[in-house]
This record gives sequence, C-alpha cells and structure tokens, in this order.
Amino acid sequence: RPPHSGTVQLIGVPLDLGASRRGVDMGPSAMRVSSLVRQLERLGIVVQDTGNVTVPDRSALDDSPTAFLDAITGVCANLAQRTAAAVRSGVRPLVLGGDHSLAAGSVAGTATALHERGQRTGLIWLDAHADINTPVTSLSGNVHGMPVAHLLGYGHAPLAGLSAASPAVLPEHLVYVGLRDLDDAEKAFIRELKITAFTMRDIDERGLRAVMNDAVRIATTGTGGVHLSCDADWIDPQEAPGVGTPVRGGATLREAHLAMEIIHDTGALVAMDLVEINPILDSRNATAELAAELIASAFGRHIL
Ligand code: 5AB
Ligand code: MN
Ligand code: MN
Ligand code: MN
Repeated sequence: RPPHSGTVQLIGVPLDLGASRRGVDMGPSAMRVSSLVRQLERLGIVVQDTGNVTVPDRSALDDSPTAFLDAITGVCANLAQRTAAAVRSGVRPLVLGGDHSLAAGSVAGTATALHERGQRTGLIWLDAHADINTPVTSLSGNVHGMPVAHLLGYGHAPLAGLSAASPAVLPEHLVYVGLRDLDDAEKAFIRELKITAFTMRDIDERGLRAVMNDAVRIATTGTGGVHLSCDADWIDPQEAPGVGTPVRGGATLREAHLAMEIIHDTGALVAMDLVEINPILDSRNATAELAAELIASAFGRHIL
C-alpha cells in the first residue's frame, strides 16, 4: 500500500460560466462546509486551503462571440499556474469546482509541472459525458462540454495552449470511465483519436474492478503520474442528485468508492478535480458529503 500522508492543497473555483444551468459556482462552498478537511486530516494529510481562484461575473462579460471562452481562459490560466506550482513543490492539488471547463486549466498546470521533469501526464476522466466538443462541434455552446478537446490541443487556441506540455495530454494517456451520454460528434472524435473509453455498459459487463484496472494501466503507462478529473455526474443521480447535468444509469456508491480506492492504490495520483456539484439541486448537502467521502478514498482511506 502506498503511503497516505503528504500535503493536499485545496483550490476552489467558483465557476459557472461554462454551464447553462446556474448554481455550480457554489460547489466550493458546499465542499468546504462538508466533512472533507476532517476526513483528509484523519488520514494524516496536511490540508492547505489556498482559497478561491477569482472568477469574473457574468454581467462583466462583453457580447463578443468568444466572451465566455475568453473569460474561462483567464480563469483557467490562473488555475493552471496554481496547480503547476503545487505539483512542482510536491503538494497535491485538490480542485473544487465549479463547472468542468476548469479542467482545461487544472490539468494543463499538472501537465506543465510533469513536463518540467520530462514526463507526460495520465488523465482519468470519470464522467457521464465525454466533454470533448470543440466550439465548432458543440450543439449547446457550453464550455463545460469542451475541456478534453482543449487538453488534447483542439478548439479555442488560447484555451488549448495553457500548458508547457503542448498538448497537455496525449490521446493514448487519456481514459474515460462511466460514459453514458455522448453527442454524435464526440463519438466520432473519440474513435478518430483512438481514445480508450469505458462506458457504463463496460462496467455492467466486466465489473468496475476489471475496467478500472485497465484504466489505471493506461493512465500510468509512459506517464509521470495521474490527474483524476471527477465529474460528480458519473455517479448515479439517486446517490448524487446535486449535479448540473444528471443522467440516470450511473455508478453506484460502492462502484464509485472502489474506483477511488483502485486509483489510490497505484500511488500515482498527483492531482484531482471534483466538479459539477450544484448545491441548488442538492438535498442537505448530500452530494457534497458523498464527494468528500470519495475524495477520502482517493487519498487513502481504507475500510480496514
Ligand atoms: B459536463 C453536452 N455534451 O456539450 C454538451 O457536465 C453535455 O461537464 C456536456 O460533463 C456536459 O453540452 C458537461 C450535451
Ligand atoms: Mn458530466
Ligand atoms: Mn464533465
Ligand atoms: Mn493506502
């Protein structure tokens, strides 16, 4: 078993500019009032909370066609600097969202720090959605459906160019787990780039353990470590109702924990995002509490 301790740095990103439904900007607050810090400290982890990245108000955006992309690029540039600095100093960033567009910055920063050591970045993307639209293919125009494309070097050039490792992630080091709601253009792009994508059907047929063992092998082979980007909507909405884009048929509570436990056991987790919690749609902060427990599993909580 890998060691449990070390330092984790909380970085809040109260961002909802990437989503059409309002409320995910309150996710960092919901996570901070949950048992998260207590649970991490119980593992012997030192928790540094570095506060929130500044996010511009919707009303401050101009009406140019790229206003949202440009505002999100600014937020992601700051976030990338903060995650890169943390990883560089041996501290693991835990990024609390906020909508998933923030991952275009968080992962870019992890990739910059690993690139400085001559290493590539593995990316495990737990989500009901593939988030691999570009501004051209997207039917909704929502940037939270686009971070993966940008990390692979496609889309809005300023957002795709945030990492010193350009692109931040190579297709062979990316793996999806939990997919169940894809746009046609996303399916075509995943096939074209030969990205490994485990859908809910794969989990049903093979079991979570077999799928996750493949996922961690892909993300750790030829890389210096793994960035885990966890969209709360990968879990079934019966367990996690407080999410911006619920899709039924998701991971069970135990499947979600087992995924985190298997990732912990690799000893390769260098950074994590927990995104898309929407407190407006939640009941008594249950989804944030669930997220806190899952994060604890990812950072080394054992049942026995
Ligand atoms: B999330 C959709 N593919 O592009 C789009 O929650 C959904 O970060 C995106 O995974 C969902 O708008 C974004 C229809
Ligand atoms: Mn999603
Ligand atoms: Mn997502
Ligand atoms: Mn352990």
